[in-house]
Amino acid sequence: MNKKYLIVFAVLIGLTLFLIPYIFRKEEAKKEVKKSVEAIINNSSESVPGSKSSTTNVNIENFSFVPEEINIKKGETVVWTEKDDAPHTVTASNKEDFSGSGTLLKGDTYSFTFNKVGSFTYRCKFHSNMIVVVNVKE
Ligand SMILES: [Cu+2]
Repeated sequence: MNKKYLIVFAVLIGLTLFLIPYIFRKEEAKKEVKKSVEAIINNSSESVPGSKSSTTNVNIENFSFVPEEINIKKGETVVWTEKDDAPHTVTASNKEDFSGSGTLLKGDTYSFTFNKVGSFTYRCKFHSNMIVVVNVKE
């Protein structure tokens, strides 16, 4: 009887030790994916000098706008992509700044071209802590 339990116990320990590196590697892989996604986001927010038609992408995910502050040039378009299961909005703090989106659901996009210089604050109508600034320069 005791021997059986010992064998089972030993097998379980063996399996656990065997699986630990795999679990660890999976976490590492996730981090790598996150890093490359962030790199893509950062690259896409850089403006191309002399180009008036460039766009900056902002993702709406995990109840936040990513990135949380963007610096663009006059004439550039910002495209917001909703990636959350929860509904969100892109709502200008000052309605004169830009019209803003309606309710966005997963997969929806909203875009706006900033033709005025200045700092524009926008937030999500449903989640007041989701707030971002768009800095538009000449
Ligand atoms: Cu929201």
